[in-house]
Amino acid sequence: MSQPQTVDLPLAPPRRSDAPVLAADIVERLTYRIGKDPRVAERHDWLSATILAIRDRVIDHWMDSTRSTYEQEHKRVYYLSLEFLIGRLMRDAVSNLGLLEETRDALASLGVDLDVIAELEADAALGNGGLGRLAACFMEAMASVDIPAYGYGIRYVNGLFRQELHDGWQAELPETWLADGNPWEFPRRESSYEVGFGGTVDTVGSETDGTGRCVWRPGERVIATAFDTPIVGWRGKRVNTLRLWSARPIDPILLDAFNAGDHIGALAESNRAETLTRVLYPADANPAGQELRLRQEFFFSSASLQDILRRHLQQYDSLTNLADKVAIQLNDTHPAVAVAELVRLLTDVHRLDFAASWHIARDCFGYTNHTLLPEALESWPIPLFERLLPRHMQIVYAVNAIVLREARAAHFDEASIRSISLIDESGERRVRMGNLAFVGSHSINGVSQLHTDLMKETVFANLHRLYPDRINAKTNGITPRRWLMQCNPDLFALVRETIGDAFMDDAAKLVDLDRFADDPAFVERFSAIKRENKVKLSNLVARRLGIRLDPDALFDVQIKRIHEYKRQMMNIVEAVALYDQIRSQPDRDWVPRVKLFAGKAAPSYLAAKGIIKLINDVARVINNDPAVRGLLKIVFVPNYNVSLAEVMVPGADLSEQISTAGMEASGTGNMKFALNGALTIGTLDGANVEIRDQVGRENIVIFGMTAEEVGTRRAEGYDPASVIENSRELSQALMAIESGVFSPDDRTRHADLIRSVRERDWFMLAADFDAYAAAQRRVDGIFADKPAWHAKTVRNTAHSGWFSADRTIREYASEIWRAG
Ligand code: GPQ
Repeated sequence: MSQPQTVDLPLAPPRRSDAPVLAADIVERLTYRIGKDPRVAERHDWLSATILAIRDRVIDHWMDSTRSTYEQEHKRVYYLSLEFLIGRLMRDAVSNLGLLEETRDALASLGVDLDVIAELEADAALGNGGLGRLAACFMEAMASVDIPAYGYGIRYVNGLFRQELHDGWQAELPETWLADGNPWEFPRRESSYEVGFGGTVDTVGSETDGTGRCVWRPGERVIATAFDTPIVGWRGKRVNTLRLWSARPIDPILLDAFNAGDHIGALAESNRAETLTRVLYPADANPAGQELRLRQEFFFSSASLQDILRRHLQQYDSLTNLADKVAIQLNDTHPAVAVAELVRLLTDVHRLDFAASWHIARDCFGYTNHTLLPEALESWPIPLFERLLPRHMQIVYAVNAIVLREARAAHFDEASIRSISLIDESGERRVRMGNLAFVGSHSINGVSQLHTDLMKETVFANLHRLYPDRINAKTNGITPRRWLMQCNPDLFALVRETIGDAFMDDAAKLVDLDRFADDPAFVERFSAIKRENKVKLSNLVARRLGIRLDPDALFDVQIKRIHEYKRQMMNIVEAVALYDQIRSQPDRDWVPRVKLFAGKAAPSYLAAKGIIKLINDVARVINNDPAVRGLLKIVFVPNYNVSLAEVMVPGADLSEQISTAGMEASGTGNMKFALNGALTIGTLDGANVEIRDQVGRENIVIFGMTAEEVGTRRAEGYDPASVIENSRELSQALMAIESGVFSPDDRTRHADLIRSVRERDWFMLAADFDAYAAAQRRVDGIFADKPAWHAKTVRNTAHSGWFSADRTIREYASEIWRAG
């Protein structure tokens, strides 16, 4: 083992963090780091100064964590993800360090309100949806359960677009989270690597005497430079690193060209490099399919692996023990090319033989699959892959030969072999990234039990047959710090007062709340907090949209990406049906309801954008119809992001988790709602199944077809027209929409959307509609019986501790990574 470069130098003493010391530090940062006189400082300057002061407290723990991993030779976990949907970090860091009150007091002594400046922090949206948010929750949880871990991703200059509604249509605007600087990050110019593209592959040395090897000579090269963000675990126990790569050119400007008058050409290379890490693809569960995307994938995979190997070699001088000290988790197939890149680095650069490299790679990698939707599985046309990554193409073929040989030895038939192959030969030849990730990993996990079972039966059936020990389930989790303690401080305080502090370190202990579910005094306080959170949400809606909500109405919330399989459409059609009923039976004792929606649609996903417009069209008519007397309101809150979720989740009574069974791999929003005391209305899909098992079937409202029934129904030949004909409610609602009741300015606007339901209905809205509407009326019934409702909401909170990301991470650590 080589020695660390710096030994026995004393560490700076940890800083004191009582309010006066913190206040002095904040003023010092403001003055000397930001260069502002406190008397003229603006709120944003106070925010930056506060973050810098907090960041300094983080650094002590950060260095301790790094040193102890090194000294104790712990295995390191590397989480490779093209997305980290982190949101704001200040409250998270302050709260995990246990400095919330001190910071509040320090700022108050300076005449600054913590809550006001916290709102100004940019919401880092380097992700699309659940997959990216999971990566962020995992980063926090890995630090909390003391796993030495690094997250690797891309430092996009523009994260997920900002959504505005223009006349009810989604408009996309660039998001500029770095505009005011990012005080959290540390640029690391010294951690820079070259990443190549294109070019040729040469063989050097002699094939016969064993010195022969391949050398890739890229035609194009860029530099990847690291930016580090510290991620603080609960109680500041450990601080891990989120390392995001930014691309820059080797030559920022070609001076010869510039001097010769070619000003644009002189900067072409620079622009090309910087384009690489400019924007996040807004594609969620459907592949972007463009060359730039493959370049992004390879760029961050290669830089990360070079960094991992450098760190390992610096400590151990040898790569033969790599898999003992390194676990690399692939977050979906986006970094799957890392499998080929690691083999290349080990063989071509570090001169291991191919078989050894291949085994080491497989022992290092684990792959998490996040969807079964066939159209979502990534694959790249061979000509593109070969042109951009010629050496990796050879490696893919070499690996494929091994895999196909194993399949033949196991007597697989030709059809099975075709499905296992890394090359899809069914049309234009393509590299299948899912198969590459699978064969290059010792563990392949699904994100809920149901999703894992279906993986074995569907997409990976033949690979599972060939490698039966690899697929395993790791049900997703969420960090209870952000999703309870921070977003719902009043509920957090009540729980603490009621059952003590143990749940703060072990969320499963929330179960101690169960016995208070029928205690009227407790329930009254629990429900008062929910009401207060609903008031806060109402205030946000009033501020942003000028719509007034009644906080005593049932707040029914569906927030997530807009996708046909998630069936926001079924929800809004049900609203239309309910509207119809309220008008035709005005004297029934309707439960007042507010249906809240939020979510972004991929800019190229026209059906999803049509659904957003439909929701807004329906909202305008219903909200303005005096006959409804406020019994039903529809609200679409624009620009859904992590910060908005932190207000909407605590303010919800009902959580809509209504995907077509078999299509939502897990869901994680469902867990956040349950934890914050909302009831779920949902199908038996993804983690909803496990939520039912945890909270008990009497505390959740389940409806509709099971995944198996969906499959059977499809196989039998599903005919939506006859289903619609047999449902009066659904027929009328669909007719109202297609006849232009909600779009008087353009009566045929929603005709295509409705026609797709009538003619194909791939997501089986019609088949589940009556069951859904009936389930909604069951919800009304329970909501009207306040003691029954409240007892159920308490039990949802009490039994959601299992969905802590700490539990999930412990499972990954012991069963996949063998770390920690
Ligand atoms: N998910 Cl493939 C995404 O958010 N984006 C994606 O590209 C893919 C999956 C989601 C998935 O739809 C949810 O069911 C999961 O809960 C989430 O990943 C995290 O596993």
